[in-house]
Amino acid sequence: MNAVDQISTSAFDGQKPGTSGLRKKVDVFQQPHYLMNFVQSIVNALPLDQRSRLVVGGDGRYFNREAIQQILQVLVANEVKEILVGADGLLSTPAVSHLIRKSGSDGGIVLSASHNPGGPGKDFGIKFNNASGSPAPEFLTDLIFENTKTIDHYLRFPLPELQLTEGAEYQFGNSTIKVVNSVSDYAELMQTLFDFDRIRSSMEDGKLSLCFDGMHAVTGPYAKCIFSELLGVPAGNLLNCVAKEDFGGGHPDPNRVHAKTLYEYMMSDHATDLGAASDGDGDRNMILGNGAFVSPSDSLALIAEHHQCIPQFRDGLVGVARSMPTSTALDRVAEHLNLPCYETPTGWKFFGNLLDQGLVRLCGEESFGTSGDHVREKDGVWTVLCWLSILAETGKSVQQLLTEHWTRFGRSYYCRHDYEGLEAEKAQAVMSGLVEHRDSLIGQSYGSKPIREVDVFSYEDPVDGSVSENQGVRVKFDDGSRIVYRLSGTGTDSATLRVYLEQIERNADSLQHDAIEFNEELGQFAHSIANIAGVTGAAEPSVRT
Ligand code: VG1
Ligand code: CO
Repeated sequence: MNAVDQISTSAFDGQKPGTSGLRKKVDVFQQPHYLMNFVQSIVNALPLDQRSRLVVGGDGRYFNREAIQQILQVLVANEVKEILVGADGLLSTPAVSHLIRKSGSDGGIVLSASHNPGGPGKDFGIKFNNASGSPAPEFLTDLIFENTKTIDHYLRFPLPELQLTEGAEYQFGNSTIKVVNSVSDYAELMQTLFDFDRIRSSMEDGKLSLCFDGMHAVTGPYAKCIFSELLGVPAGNLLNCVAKEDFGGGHPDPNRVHAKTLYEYMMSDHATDLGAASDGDGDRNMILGNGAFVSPSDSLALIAEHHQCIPQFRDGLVGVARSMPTSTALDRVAEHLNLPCYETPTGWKFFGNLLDQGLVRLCGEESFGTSGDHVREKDGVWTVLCWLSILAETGKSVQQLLTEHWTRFGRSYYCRHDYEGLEAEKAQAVMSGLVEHRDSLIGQSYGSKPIREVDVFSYEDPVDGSVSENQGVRVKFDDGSRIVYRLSGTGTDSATLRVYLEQIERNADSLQHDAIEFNEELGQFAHSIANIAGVTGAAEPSVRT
């Protein structure tokens, strides 16, 4: 019987989880003790009776393999009774969430830096999800962080290198490690939420077609099983569905910039009815139609509008939620459906309590994330299935659905300007400058639109009463248009300032413009009133999505 090693260590600075866990350059994680310190801090933060069963899986990026072996050593040493691991250490983020729920686990560890690039010199990340499958709420991430600051030892069980092949089962100390199929539980869940026969027969009849881009990330195997094997999508319509450690050298970020090939194909004459892509860990999605781009905020609003096409939601939505910077398109649909619409800070963890309490059944973020109450993470493949269901049921094209939606509810022209690579203090200074000059901003106008209010968003969770302050600055105009400023919490080196732009258009003759172009001038106004050039030196945004 192997003895557990107690390893002396000292605290690392900066192990503070951000919007979605701890993200750093991979060489930071590769330092001796760095990952193990963090994992032991997670374990320390969990009450003793919540360490019985944990799920572990990751998006397969560079260092995923080594990281899983290290994590298993710490979890076995801490006598976690049962540990479920995805085959080859792979599980998409929504699949981890589902597996935690299905297996009645106390939580799980997700290895991912999501849409950030992977490979040597690139990014890595780790986060903890609780027993409901939700990213740890702030009180827990704060507790984990406190532990990282004082840690002086961790426990390690000297495991041999374990082969993580499906079905393998290992017994060490007081722990059992079970290696499970990464895809099958998730695929089974999807079949309970959607009418696969209906979608499949629309495809067989030639009324519905899909092209999906896996971006060389974790969704590949899920797409092959669900889209190809179960729904009959031809293999040739699944692009980049072989998962690679470096995502083929790209940014696994499903937007028009990084999924350019798919985007261009969908804008061409021979496009399929639906085009979609998902990110590094499978929780984000981009939705395209033949000649149409669906902004994530519109996607969320349209799923709400057409929720009756989705078997999961046939009993009604109860309530919906969006992150604060996400456009208000959802609010207008919610009002029409007579549903409450909650506004939360950025980051999926803030939806957890609302979903757990059954207050909402559909949530979304402007950053290409949507999901329902079937898991506690955003879910890329699920969103594609929602759209396939809507197209199959209505028989309408994506463009037609968009136009009808805008005509009925007005259109939120929405886009985001990111200023990347800023010095942290300067990015912070832009934010504090806005608050300081709040009063002088209120006198100014954008064209004929006067600024009505400038405030700092703070959120009180309606379930547990916890308060999250300083969640972004909102500049609101008289007609409901907005500019929102906030700093990214997922970067791994320099700071990124995000500027979210929304203009609401109700004029039926003015609904078909390009959203990025439509917001260019408002973006310049946002740039000028925040004195971004003066404070940071950035003359214009680095990315517009
Ligand atoms: C970004 C997005 C946010 C999303 C988060 C995690 O955070 O804006 O909406 O929840 O990424 O997404 P930030 O702090 O950089 O703006 V992913 O796909 O990590 O899981
Ligand atoms: Co992601």
